[in-house]
Amino acid sequence: MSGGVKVILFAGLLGVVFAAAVGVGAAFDPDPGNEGEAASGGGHGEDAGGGAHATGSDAAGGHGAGASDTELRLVPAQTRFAAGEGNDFDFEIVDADGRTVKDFDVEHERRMHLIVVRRDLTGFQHLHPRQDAHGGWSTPLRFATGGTHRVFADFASKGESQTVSADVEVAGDYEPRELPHPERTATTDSGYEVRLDETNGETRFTVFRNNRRIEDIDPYLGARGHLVALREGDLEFLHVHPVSKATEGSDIRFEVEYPSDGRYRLFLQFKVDGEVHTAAFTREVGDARHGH
Ligand SMILES: [Cu+2]
Repeated sequence: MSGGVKVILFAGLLGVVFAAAVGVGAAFDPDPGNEGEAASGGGHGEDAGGGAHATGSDAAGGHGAGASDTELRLVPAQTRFAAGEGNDFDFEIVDADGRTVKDFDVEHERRMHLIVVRRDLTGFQHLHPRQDAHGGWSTPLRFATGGTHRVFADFASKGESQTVSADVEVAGDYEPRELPHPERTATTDSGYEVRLDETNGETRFTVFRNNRRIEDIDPYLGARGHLVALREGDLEFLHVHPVSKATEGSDIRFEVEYPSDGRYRLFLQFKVDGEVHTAAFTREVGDARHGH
């Protein structure tokens, strides 16, 4: 790559952004201790098989798998928050008739994945709420800055993967940021360098520290890593499939379905030495540059 100075400057900037973003996530994501989920286990087998949740109703058994099944909504108990304060974020998933959805399948080793991001694609957090006896969900959540944030619930119910979202308003300081320019490498706040390559339709990430490749990446959520991809502007949540299995060496590979030209932000999370690290990349698809 040319322009060494520019790249270094950019990497420095990324470091700052990640420090802010990941610091919050690390403090509140119950993942590191792996303790958060047991409570919601209920009677369902929460083995690592992921998706092996046998309900026995594969086909549209009786209850029509019609429109109501796909028109789920995320309903937060509260949509106004203040930056810097720790809160409980409570929400329900409701169907078209307003009924609380209670049955969720295990997907990526969890029943519910909550992704939080500011509208300008900073402040990324990935949390695992607990379900209460009435079907509602709750997780500790703290917003580092003000601004409109979007909250995505990513889950599977009745065998169908879904992502639903809602916006919440956070009072406090807010300075909108431009999406960083696309770069091949990103640095986590914890000092890992991650390189992004794309070959044969696969998006592959390689992790380095002090210029040495990290070979022993821990399994995380049933794969080598977890990837969230969002489109700039409307925050369309992309469908991403891990290619490499949890037991398959050091590769972190995904198939990412880009639905259109545009600019996207990729948030890769991976686990090394028991800690989850986040690296973010900007990805331009097609002729998405400004001023063309
Ligand atoms: Cu998750």
